[in-house]
Formats: sequence, structure tokens, C-alpha cells
Amino acid sequence: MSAHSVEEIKQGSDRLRGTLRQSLADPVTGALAETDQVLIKYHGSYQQDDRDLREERRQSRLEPDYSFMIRTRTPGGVITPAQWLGLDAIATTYAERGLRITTRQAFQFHGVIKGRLKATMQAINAQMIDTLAACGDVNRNVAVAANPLQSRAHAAVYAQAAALSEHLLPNTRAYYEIWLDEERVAGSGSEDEPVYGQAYLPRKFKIGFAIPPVNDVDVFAQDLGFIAILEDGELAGYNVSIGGGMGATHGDPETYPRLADVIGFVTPDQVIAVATAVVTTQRDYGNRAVRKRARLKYTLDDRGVHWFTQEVERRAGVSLSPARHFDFEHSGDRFGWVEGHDGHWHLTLRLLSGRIQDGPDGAHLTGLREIARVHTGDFRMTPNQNLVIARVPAERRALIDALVEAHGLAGFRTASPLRLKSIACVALPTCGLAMAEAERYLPTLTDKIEALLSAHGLLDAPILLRISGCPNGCSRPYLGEIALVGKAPGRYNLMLGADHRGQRLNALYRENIDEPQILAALDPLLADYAAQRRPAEGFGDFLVRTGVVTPRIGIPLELAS
Ligand code: SRM
Ligand code: SF4
Repeated sequence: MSAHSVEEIKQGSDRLRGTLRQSLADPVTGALAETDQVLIKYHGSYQQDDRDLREERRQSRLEPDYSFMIRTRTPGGVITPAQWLGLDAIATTYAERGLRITTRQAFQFHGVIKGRLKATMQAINAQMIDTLAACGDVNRNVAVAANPLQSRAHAAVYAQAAALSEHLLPNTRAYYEIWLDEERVAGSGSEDEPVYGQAYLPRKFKIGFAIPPVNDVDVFAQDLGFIAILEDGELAGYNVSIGGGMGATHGDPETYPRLADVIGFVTPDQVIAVATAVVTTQRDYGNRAVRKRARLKYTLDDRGVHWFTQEVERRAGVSLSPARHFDFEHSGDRFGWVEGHDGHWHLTLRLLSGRIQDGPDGAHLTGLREIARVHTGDFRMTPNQNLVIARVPAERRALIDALVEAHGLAGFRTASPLRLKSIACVALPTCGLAMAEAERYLPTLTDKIEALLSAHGLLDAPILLRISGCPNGCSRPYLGEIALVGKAPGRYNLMLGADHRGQRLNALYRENIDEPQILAALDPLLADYAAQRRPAEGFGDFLVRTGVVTPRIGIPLELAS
């Protein structure tokens, strides 16, 4: 759909109401009217169809097998055990394929049919979780370093991120009227949108809070990043980064992944003003004529980071201080038990592509349900589709460990680093943009790459593997040391050479190749890596040092030692 049409739909939507009510009530089709398919995203849902069945249904002259994906707004991915049980029941009653943790610490439900959409939304809200602004041209779920209770500073960062998420919610009551039967109050000024205006943002907008030394949120892939600076264990403030983004279109040099620029330092009390100024500057200067160039990263490249920063400072009434030193050791998650500042323990579990269901690998949905029934702390989804069972008293660790073992959730103890660090986006069969498999292909691909690693004595190498079913980059593949980006069924671009700290993008190594070609390309590179790597040298760093790939521009090294 053209940028012009999307802008018109937003402007004419009566603050995101459109004709959603009529579309939902229409019994003739499982789909929504075209304009409502755009608007429902702002309510946290996408219309999809089962792509495995598309051809068969077309031949039978049936409409596609329409259903809806629903995404929660769960800043920092924190939920209580009671909420877990509620969401599990919703997944079991209304959705297909269990619960799915996303790369932004949200839950997705897939396969909800139109007639059950409202009941599902109501059930989610009954858990005190909403889906407002989980999708659409607004600020999305705010990502936060997982395991926030590891120190007092972590808790402070999480609280700040949750407050920012609330602050940036649209004020429209459409969501509450359509899904929760709230009465419309005529002439109310409470729906004014001082941040978004009538047309919302030119494009989606993403914020992440990172806490060094772990860059689990991939902060430089976010439109707006806050990198916590701790002094003597306390939160001094944040370095601010702007203009990250992953999405690109094959063969179109006007689009590209970009890492964010670090523009300065703010104190905690300046966060809301600076974030609001970044959002409103992008609202006013982002490209509304060409949708594929509408993200903040292109506004910066078109107008200059310096100009944009000055505008943000003017709007916020804040002068950014010089950025402070920070040091990321790695991206991805830490696994296993870690003790928090208050003596509670946190256990990070590995979940394959974030999909939680009962299957041949274990009764994961059942197991986490059993854990939620006895757990006294909370759950934290990680930005890498994994799960932290957080705030466990020391004396309850054995109980949790027993449930983890009994339900096949202890894979993190034996899995190779490659497997632990791999991420795949959803892709087929639900994603309408997928060109190739990702989530369903990850287990096979990992087996095959592991066999290569084993042959070269590299099974313990912590290589970051990422697969996306298309160049939009939902698994943040351009930050993978090895990444596959879908081109066509069974065919991928092989990208190599990112670092393991989320500070250098990878580069195209081979285009449009199939699995045998991918393995054949990797085999000699892994052999060289095994023979010539320096102590602690990552695979991506090795490929860059030896000139196999030329890195794209990364984060200035003087800030990131
Ligand atoms: Fe994404 C579109 C899934 C994180 C970049 N993304 C989609 C859609 C909604 C397809 C569509 O538009 O029809 C996918 C739904 C698939 C499905 O069936 O569920 C989808 N994106 C996902 C999730 C579920 C991937 C996952 O496996 O976990 C992630 C949900 C995050 C959340 O909870 O909010 C997800 N998407 C990302 C990320 C990673 C991140 O945010 O850290 C990116 C790259 C960062 C970025 O935004 O640049 C990402 N998704 C995109 C894009 C490209 C945007 C761009 O400006 O270039 C699209 C396509 C679009 O917006 O037109 C897209
Ligand atoms: Fe779909 Fe592409 Fe995102 Fe994968 S990367 S979920 S295929 S839009």
C-alpha cells in the first residue's frame, strides 16, 4: 500500500476507529475491510492467512484461511505468574501453536479467527495486559535489558522504561470502545494527541534500554536507545543513541540496515523530555511520501545527525552532555541461574525461537504452566525470545529446577553456544512478507552447522546465528556473525562478519544460495577459523581481520572501548 494511502487512512480514521466495528461484525468474510487491516495494527493485531493452505484454497475457490495475530504490549517483557496462567489459557482456548515470545519481549498469539478476536482481546485485558500500540506507526513495545533485578540500577531502568512506554501511548479511546465496550464520550478533549497528532508517526518507532556489559536488546538496532551508565552501582544516567534499524528491501540500495549514532548523555530525569523530542522531531520531519524511507534512520541520513540532535535539544530544553564510556561484552542472553542484589535468583531458559508449546522436544507449555502455579516471583521475556524465571528465593530453586528438568526445559545446560545464541523470526506460515522459512527451518539448520563445527573442533565457539525469512530483519539478522536472510523458498543471502557485541553490522557474502551452498561456503571459513583464530577472537571478528568480509560502519570505538 502506498505511503499516501496509509497516511490518508490514518488521518481519516477518527483516531484509529475506522470501520473496525463493522468489519468485525461482517459475517460474510473472515477478513477485515482493507482500511481496517491497516488500523487494527495500532490495536496490536495483524490480519494474516495460512500460507501453507493458500494454493489449495485458491484452487478450491475458497477465500484464504484468514486469522489474526495478536501482540501484547509488555514493556521489558515482565509478567506475573497469574498473568502467565491467564495468557496460557488464552493461547489454549483461542489461538494456535501455543505462546510465542518475540524479539521485543512481547507475546504473540497466532491463528485467532475474526469471530473470536474481541473475546481474545477482552481476555488479554482481563489479565491487566493490553495490546495497544504493539504494532502500527507509533512507539512499539519498549525493550529493556532482561534480568532487571540483578541490581538496584536494573530495577530503576525497568521502571523508567515502563513509565516511558505509558507516556508514549496514544490517547485515543478507540481501543477501549472497540474491544472493551467503553461508551464514547462526545466532545471529550482527552483524545488529543500532543505527541502523535492526527497522522501518528511516519512509520513504526522502537525504543530500547540496555545495561552494559550485556547488549541483549541490541540497542544500536533501535530507533532510540538508552544505554545505562552506572557509577558505583547506581544509575547516573544514559547515553542516548538514535537511528538504528534493520529493515531493507532486496536489491534496493535506498534501503539498508543502520546502526544508531550515540549523540550524548542525559540524566534519568531528562529521559522523558528527550524521548518525546526525538519522537516529535521524527513525526514532523520523517518521510511521509515514501514509506520505505520513513524510518528515523533515513531522516538522520537525509538531514544529518547533528541537525537532528540540535532540534531534539531545542524541543526538550535539554543540552546533552558528552557521551560517557561504556563497554558491551556481548549481545544475546546469559543462561542458567544468576543471583540478584537482594539474594533472589533468576533462571534464564532457552526457548527455540520463543515458541512455547507441547511437542517432541518437551511439554514446554505444560511445564511453564506448572512453574507458574508455584512460582512466587515473576517472568521476564528476553529480547532474544528466551525466558527468565525471575526472583526465585534460594530455597525454591530446587523446586523450579525439578520442573524445568521434568518438562524438557533444561536444554540450556547442554546445548551448544551456537544453538543457545540462535534466533529466527516467525516467517512461514503466518507472516505475509516471508520469502523463505525461518522459525521452522532453524532446528535443521542448527543441526547441520553444528555438524560442521564439530568436524572442526569448534562446538564450544559462541557464534551468533540469526535467520530472517525476508530482508525486513525481525530477528535482527544484520547483527549475526552468521545470518541467513530469505530470498525465495529454500534460498537465502548469506551474511557474515558482525561482531558479538551488537556493534558492527555484517556484510553480504553470498547471494541467493541454497542449503548445500550455504554449508559449502561456511565449511572452509570455519576450518580457517579453527586453525588461525586468536585467543577469544569471535568468528565475525576473525572474518573481518582476515579480509573475508569488509565491515560496514559500526559504533565509534572510542566510546565502546
Ligand atoms: Fe517485525 C513486519 C514479526 C521484530 C522489522 N514483523 C513484521 C510482521 C508484522 C509482518 C507484516 O508486516 O505483515 C511480522 C509478523 C510475523 C508473524 O506471523 O508473527 C513480524 N517482528 C516480528 C516478530 C514477532 C519476530 C519474532 O520472531 O520475534 C518481532 C515482534 C516484535 C515485537 O514484539 O514488537 C519482530 N521486526 C522486529 C525487529 C527486531 C526488533 O524490533 O528489535 C525488526 C528490526 C528492527 C527494525 O524495526 O528495524 C523488525 N518487521 C520489521 C519490518 C521492517 C521495518 C523497516 O522499517 O524496515 C517489517 C515490515 C514493515 O514494517 O513493513 C516487519
Ligand atoms: Fe516476516 Fe520478514 Fe519479519 Fe521474518 S523478517 S517475520 S519473514 S517480516
